[in-house]
Amino acid sequence: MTKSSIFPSSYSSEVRAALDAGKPVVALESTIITHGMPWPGNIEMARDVENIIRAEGAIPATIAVIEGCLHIGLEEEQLVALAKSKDAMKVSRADLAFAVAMGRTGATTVAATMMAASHAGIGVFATGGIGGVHHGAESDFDISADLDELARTSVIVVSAGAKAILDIAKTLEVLETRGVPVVTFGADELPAFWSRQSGLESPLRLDSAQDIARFQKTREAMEIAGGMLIANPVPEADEIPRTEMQTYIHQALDKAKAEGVTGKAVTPFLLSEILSITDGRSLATNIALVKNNAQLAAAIACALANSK
Ligand code: PSU
Ligand code: MN
Repeated sequence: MTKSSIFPSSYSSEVRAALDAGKPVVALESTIITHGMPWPGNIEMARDVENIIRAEGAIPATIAVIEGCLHIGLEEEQLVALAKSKDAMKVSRADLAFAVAMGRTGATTVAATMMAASHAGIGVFATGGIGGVHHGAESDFDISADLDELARTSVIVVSAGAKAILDIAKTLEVLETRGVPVVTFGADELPAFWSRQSGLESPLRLDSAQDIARFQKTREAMEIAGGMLIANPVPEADEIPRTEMQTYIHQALDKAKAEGVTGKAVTPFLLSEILSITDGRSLATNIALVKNNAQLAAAIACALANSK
C-alpha cells in the first residue's frame, strides 16, 4: 500500500497502481529536465529514462510541483510542458512547501525529490549527479541541500558520482561526517560524472544490484535511517576523460566567478557553460549516464521487491 502522505500530492495512475501492488518503482527528479539540459534533449532524455526503467521491470515516477500540487509520476503532457517551460522554479527542501502554498510550478532537485519519494514509499531514485560542496565553499558556504537530505531521508540515490564541477573530496568528507554510505558500483575509484575517474578512492564498493539491496535491507533491520549514495561510473564509450574535463570545468568556474554568479544559479550556469564549451558533447555524456543510472536503479528496485 502507498504510505499515507502528509503532502497534498497526486499520483499518476501508473505509479498509484504499482505502489498499491507492491511493484518496484523508481523516482526521478525534474530539475535535470528544466535546469540541467536544454530543449529538446531534455524531453528525449526524460522519456528514454522512463522507458529504460519500464524495460527493466519497474515503474518510473518523475516528480515535480505543478500549479501547487506535488505530482508523483507525470503524464506525457505534463512532462512536455515542464520540459518546455522557461520559468519553472528550482525546488529544493527550502522551497517545496512554498511552491505548494503559492500554487507555483517547479522542478524538484535531488533533495526535494528524495523527500517526495520517501513520503510516497519509493525507496530508489535515479539522477545524473548530486549537488555537493562547491569549490571555495570555505569562504562562500555553498554546500548543496542534497547532502543533508541524504543524511536524513531513507532513499537510495543512484548517480554518476558528484558533479565534477564540485569539490569532490570535500563532498565525500561531508557525506562521511553525516553518515551517508557512498558505494561505487563495480569499481574501486569514485567516478566524477562525465568521467569514470576522480582520483579518489570510493569509500565502499559493490558489484551487483542484489548486494546493494542486501546492504539496504540490513540498514533497515538495524534501524539505521538515512539515504545512501550509489556512484555508477558512466559507460566507457560515453565518457569524457578526466584531464580533458578539468580544462573545461576551470573555464566554466572562471566565468562564473567573473560574472558573479551565486546561489541556486551556480549549478545550472556551470552545466550550460560546459555544454557550450564542449559543443554539446557534455550533454550526450550527461544523457548516457542518466540512462545508465536509471537501469541500475530499476535493477536495485527489483532486487528490493524480490527480497521482501
Ligand atoms: N545533475 C545534473 N543536472 C542537474 C542537477 C544534477 O546532471 O541539473 C541538479 C539536481 O537537481 C541537483 C541540483 O539536486 O542540480 C543541485 O543544485 P544545488 O547545487 O544548487 O543544490
Ligand atoms: Mn548551492
